Amino acid sequence: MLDAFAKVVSQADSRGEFLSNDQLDALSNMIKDKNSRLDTVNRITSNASQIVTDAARALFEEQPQLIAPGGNAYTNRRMAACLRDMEIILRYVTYAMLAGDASVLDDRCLNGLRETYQALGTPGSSVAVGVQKMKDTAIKIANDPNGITKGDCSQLMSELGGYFDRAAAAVA
Ligand code: PEB
Repeated sequence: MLDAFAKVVSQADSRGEFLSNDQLDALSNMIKDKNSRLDTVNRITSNASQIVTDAARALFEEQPQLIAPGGNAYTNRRMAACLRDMEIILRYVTYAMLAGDASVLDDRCLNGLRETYQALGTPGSSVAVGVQKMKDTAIKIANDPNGITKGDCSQLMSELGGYFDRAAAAVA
């Protein structure tokens, strides 16, 4: 598992090279934007249950067969597993956001997840839709200009969106 710093170092090391100026600039920009990065993680973490439940509600509205008898989220047990899965994925997205690197998300959450869903008979494409809905709400919450120092967060938001897209693509 790597963060953005360890990753640059290990890549340079495997080539026997010094860090390039571009790499150093990218890392020092990351330190400069550290507060907004932490704010992003904090806002998502403190609104996690809202992000999950809104996304699940919207998913079940669009795909009511999931909660109909025989559906993949029918019965309290499956519904609970579904909400839990969405919460797990969201949690790993916040870890990746904090680290500035997707490897924790890849290694500890997404690796083998598609195969797990295939084995369970859970529709990965529906999980992907749920993840995309979490992305929309999470970005709306994290990017809200109210109650926070104003600044340009477009890059952070596109990074954040990228982690959700990565999770959705891994199971779709
Ligand atoms: C992945 N999900 C389920 C299981 C596992 C995961 C390993 C089987 C064991 C169990 O039930 O606990 N676990 C989960 C995960 C990690 C992990 C992401 C990462 C570290 O360790 N059903 C739907 C929706 C979707 C859903 C489309 C969006 O209709 C999910 C939610 N996951 C779902 C369901 C089950 C499940 C299990 C319903 C139960 C399946 C079943 O037993 O029939």
